[in-house]
Amino acid sequence: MKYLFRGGTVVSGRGTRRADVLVEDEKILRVARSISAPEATVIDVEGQLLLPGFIDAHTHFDLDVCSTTTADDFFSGSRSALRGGTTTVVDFACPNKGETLHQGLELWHKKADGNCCCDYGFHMTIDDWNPGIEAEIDDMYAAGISSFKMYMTYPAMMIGDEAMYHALKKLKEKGGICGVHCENSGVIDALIAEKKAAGQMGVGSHPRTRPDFLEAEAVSRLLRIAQAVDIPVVIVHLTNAAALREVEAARKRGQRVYVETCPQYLVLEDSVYDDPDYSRAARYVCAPPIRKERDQQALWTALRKGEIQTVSTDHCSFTLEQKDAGRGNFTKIPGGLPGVENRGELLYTYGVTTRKISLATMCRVLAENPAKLYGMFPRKGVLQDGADADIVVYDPQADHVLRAEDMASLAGYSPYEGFAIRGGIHQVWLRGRLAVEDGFVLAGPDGKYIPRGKCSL
Ligand code: DUC
Ligand code: ZN
Ligand code: ZN
Repeated sequence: MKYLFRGGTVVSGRGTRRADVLVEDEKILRVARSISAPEATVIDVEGQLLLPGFIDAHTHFDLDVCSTTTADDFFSGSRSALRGGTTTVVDFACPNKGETLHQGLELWHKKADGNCCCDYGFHMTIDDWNPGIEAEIDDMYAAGISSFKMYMTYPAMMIGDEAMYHALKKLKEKGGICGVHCENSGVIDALIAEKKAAGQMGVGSHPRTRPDFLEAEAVSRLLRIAQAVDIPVVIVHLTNAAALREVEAARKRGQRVYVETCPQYLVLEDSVYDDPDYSRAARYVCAPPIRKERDQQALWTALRKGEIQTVSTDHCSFTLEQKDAGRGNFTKIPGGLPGVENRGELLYTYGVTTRKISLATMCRVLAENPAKLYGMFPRKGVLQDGADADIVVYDPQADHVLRAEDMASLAGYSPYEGFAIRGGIHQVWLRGRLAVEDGFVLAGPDGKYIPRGKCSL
């Protein structure tokens, strides 16, 4: 089957150009100013933007956490992803406590295989360090897992500084890359104990017990550990200006540091936690928490300057009923926001149309950079000959308003309810097949597992 996308504006990490795109079966055959292919079915994309399918390298689908399970599994989560133009997710595989990485990988394949409507890969979580885990790391590479995740907080998953040092040393030997959740665990626990003692257990205590400087402290410590190992690392979901300053200092010392942020930190601010209505405030509980307006501005500036390389969502969805678990005790609110469906439209609206970032930057942070960082480039992340035909057709005229009732996520609410969107996603193509048209998901659960190689960013 051949398709000719005719008359659109093709966006890459370098800029935009008017070009036709010829697709055969799952692949892009050619991208050129004008293509003649009488045998191909013509898709008229005059006036539309063509972007490479977005990659969300930070999702939590079907995750057992906070004594419950996320609302979205791989089926609903991937339908939600596709509606938002995301054709590939990299989800965090997380072995059960005491189980091996192999068991964790098997478990995640069981959750995703035959159940995922977009393409997918996994990062592997390392929550401990011993000779057994060290030996398993080699097998992970052989299984197409070239990226890992460590947590500096959360008792169930966190890893100490010494173990982190040893793990990073091993990843350096393999040429691997690791994303790290940076928050200072001990002081956060102490602040929570103080709030308990003071009887201040409402949602408003959540951001106050996880302040920006305790994220910055963990970023600084991670970067010093990475300096000792001499390895590049990824700071996942970085939220604030103080943490960015730690990154800048490490880069000045000559370290390679990659930074990811998320739409919730770019377009929401921490007054959301002050709503006196429990349910309206609890829906925004995530870690790290939503920050201040000045942090948003710092993040947009860093995106524009190329100091932040990727925007992912940290999609970790719970229903409002699940969020209810923390009435009277904010520490019991399952942490996480749905958002895999909204990232591209939010970035276009609040970044590109306000001239905070260019279309090329949007393309880099949503597609090209995550593909390079996580070893999928140039199969994914770019519209060029030989790449997978993952294509987002963005209609700059299709203004609309975000409503949870229209979304495929099973969270049942959206942190972006009522947000006005400029333009909108008209079509999403996954490996040469129409996967979404005007919000209708046409794809079934036949997403492919994407084995990944080394970082090329
Ligand atoms: N933060 C959340 O809020 N949820 C999932 C994991 C995380 O780091
Ligand atoms: Zn995290
Ligand atoms: Zn996360």
